[in-house]
Amino acid sequence: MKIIQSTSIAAIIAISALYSCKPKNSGSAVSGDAAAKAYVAPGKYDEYYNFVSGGFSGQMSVYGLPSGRLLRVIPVFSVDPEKGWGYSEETKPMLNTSHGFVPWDDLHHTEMSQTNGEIDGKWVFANGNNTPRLARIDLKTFRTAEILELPNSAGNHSSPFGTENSEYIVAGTRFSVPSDEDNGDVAINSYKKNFKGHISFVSVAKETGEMKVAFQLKTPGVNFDLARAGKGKSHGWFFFSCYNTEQASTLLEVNASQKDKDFIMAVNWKKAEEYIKAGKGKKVKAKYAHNTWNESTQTATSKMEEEVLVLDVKEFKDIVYFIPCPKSPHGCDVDPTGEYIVGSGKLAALIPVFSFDKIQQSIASKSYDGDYEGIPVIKYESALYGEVKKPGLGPLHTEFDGKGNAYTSFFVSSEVVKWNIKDLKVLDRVPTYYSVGHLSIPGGNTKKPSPKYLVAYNKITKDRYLPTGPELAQSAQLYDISGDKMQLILDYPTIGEPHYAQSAPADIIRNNGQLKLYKLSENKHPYLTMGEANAKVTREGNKVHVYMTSIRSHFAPDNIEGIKVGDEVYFHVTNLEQDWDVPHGFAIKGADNAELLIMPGETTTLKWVPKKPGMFPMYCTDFCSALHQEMQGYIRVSPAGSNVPLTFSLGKPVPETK
Ligand code: RUQ
Ligand code: CUA
Repeated sequence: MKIIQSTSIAAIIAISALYSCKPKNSGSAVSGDAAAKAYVAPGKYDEYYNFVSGGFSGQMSVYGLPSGRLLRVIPVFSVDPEKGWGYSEETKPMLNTSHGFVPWDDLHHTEMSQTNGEIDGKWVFANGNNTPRLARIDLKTFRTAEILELPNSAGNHSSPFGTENSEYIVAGTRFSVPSDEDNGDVAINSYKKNFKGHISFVSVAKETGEMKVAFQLKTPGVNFDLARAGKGKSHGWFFFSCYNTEQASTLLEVNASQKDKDFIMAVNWKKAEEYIKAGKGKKVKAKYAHNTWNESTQTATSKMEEEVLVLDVKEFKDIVYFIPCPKSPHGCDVDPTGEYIVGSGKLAALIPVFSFDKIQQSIASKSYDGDYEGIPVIKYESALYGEVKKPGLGPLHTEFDGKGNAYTSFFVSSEVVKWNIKDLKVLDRVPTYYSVGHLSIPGGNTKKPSPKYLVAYNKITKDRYLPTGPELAQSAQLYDISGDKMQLILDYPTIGEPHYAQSAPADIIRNNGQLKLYKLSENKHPYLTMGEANAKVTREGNKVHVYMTSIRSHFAPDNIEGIKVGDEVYFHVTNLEQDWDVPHGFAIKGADNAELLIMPGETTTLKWVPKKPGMFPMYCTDFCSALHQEMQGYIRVSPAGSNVPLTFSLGKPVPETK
C-alpha cells in the first residue's frame, strides 16, 4: 500500500490540541431540574448498577445510577488491605503470575457477560493492562473469581471485549513484542523483524464462566488499541483498532503519527475456529498463570499453563483484513445492529463509519489496496459507509442508544457529540469537565441499549471540586439522554482513573441469586473450625496453626501463650455467623500484613511471623455489635527456645507460667 505522509495535519493538531482546551461556558451548564433527576430518596434503590474501571488503582468500583452513590470497591488486580485481598493466604494465589506475585495492575475496561447480545448479569470481565491479565468477577459475590495471564502479550489494552454470547472474551496486545518462545533478548531496532502482535481468544465456560486461552492469532507487529465484537449480522467477526503501523519503537508520539491512516483489523473468528477444529495451528510453549477461586474451599489456586495454540494469520489468508482508518484510531465501536463500525482517530478531524456489508462485498470482489505484511488492505472507500464531518477534536470512544444515534467522546475539545448513524449528521453536543475519555450508556455496546443515561468519564477536574494538593480527583458526569438534548445532571468523583464502565438494570443483578453468606455446613476449607468447641492451637515444628472462631463478640481462643520468635503462625479464622452482612475483622499488632475481613461462614487465614518477644493484642476491626470493642485478645510471644508451653483459652485465664 502506498503510504501518504501527511505531517501537516498531524502538526496542526499536535500543536493546537493534544492537550485539551476548556469549554467556554464551563461550570454553568446545569439546569434547574437536574438535581431531581439524579435524586434517589434515602432508602430507595438505584435503577442501575454501574461497574467502573479504577485505572491505575487496579480495582473496579460499583456505583448506583442515577445517584452516583459508591456501593463497593471490588479488589481485582491490586492488593486491597481493606478486604485482605492479596494479604490473606487464601487470596495470595490470585495475584500470581509467571513473574511471581504481582500486587498491582492497571485496570482499564469492564465487560459484562452477554446472552443473545444482552447483558445477563453473571460476570464482569476486566483487563490488567501491565502484566497482561484478564479477570472475571462473579456478580453473585462481587468478588474476583478468576485471573488468567496472557502469553505472548504485553500491555493488554485491547481487552476484554466479548462476543454476543460471551463465547469468547478477546484480548489484543497493545505492545507487540517477540513471542515468549523466541528469545526476547534482541535489538530493539529489530522491531520489524522480531516483534509480533498476538490476539487471544479466551473461551468462557457457559455455566462456570471458567476461562481458557482457546487460541491466539499471531499478527504483524503493530499496537492494538481497542476492539469490539461484531453482533447480529456481523456476529462471527471482530474489529480491532491498530496504531503504530509505522512499527516505530521510539518517540511514538511523533514516529507513530506519520501515516495518514492506520488500520482497523477485521477478524473472521468463525473462520479461525474452523481452522482450529481442522487441527491447524501450532502448540507453542509459553508460561502463564491461571488463578481460580474455589467457593467451597474459599481458597484460590494458581496453576502454571505450559502451552498455547497459535494460528499465524499469514498462513491463513481468509481470517484477517486491514481497513485503513484515519490517524491513530483509538475506539473501535460496533452499533447495535452490527452493520456500522465506528473508528475514532485520536488525531482525526472526522469520524469514519464503516459498513459491514461493504466490507463483505470488498472481500468478495477483492477491492484491495495492496497488502500490509501479506494481509490484504481493503480500499478505504469501498469499506466506508460515510464520514461524520467536523464533529470535534480528538474522538475517542462511541456508545449507542439503540434509537439510531451514536455518542462520541472528544478528549481534545472536551465534549460529547450525539450524531445520527444513518445520515451522519451531528444532532447535539454538550461540554464535559474536562478531557473526557470513555462514555457509557447502560447496554450501550450491546444489541439492546437502555438509553436513559450516559456517563462521561473525565481525566481532568481542575476547578470542579475542592482542591486536594497536586493530584485532583478524576470524575464521572451523568447526563440524561432520554430527550433530544443531552442534559448534565450530576458530577461525582471516581476511584482511581476511570476508563471504561458498563451498567446494567439493577434487577438483573439483584435477582441473580446474590450470595448473602457462606453456609457453614458447606464450608470445605481445610482449616475450618466448626464451632467454638473445636477451636485449638497446634504446633508442627515452627509452624503454629490457630483454629480460631469469631462470633459476636469474641474470638475463640482469645488468649494464646507459647508462641516463640521464629515461629510462623497461621490464624485460620472461621466466622461462625450465619447472618447477612456480619463480617468480623482480625488484626494483630506488628503484623507486616493487612487485616482479614471474614464473611459469615467463611474461613480466612492470616500469616504472622513475630519478630520479637512481647505481648501482642489482636482485635476485630469491623464494628459488629454493641460489644465490638470488647472483641479482642492477647498473644504472648516468648524468645526462641523458651519453654513456655503452648496453651490457649477463652473465658478463663491461661494458668500462669514464668
Ligand atoms: S482507553 S480513555 Cu483504556 Cu480510552 Cu481509557
Ligand atoms: Cu467482630 Cu467487631
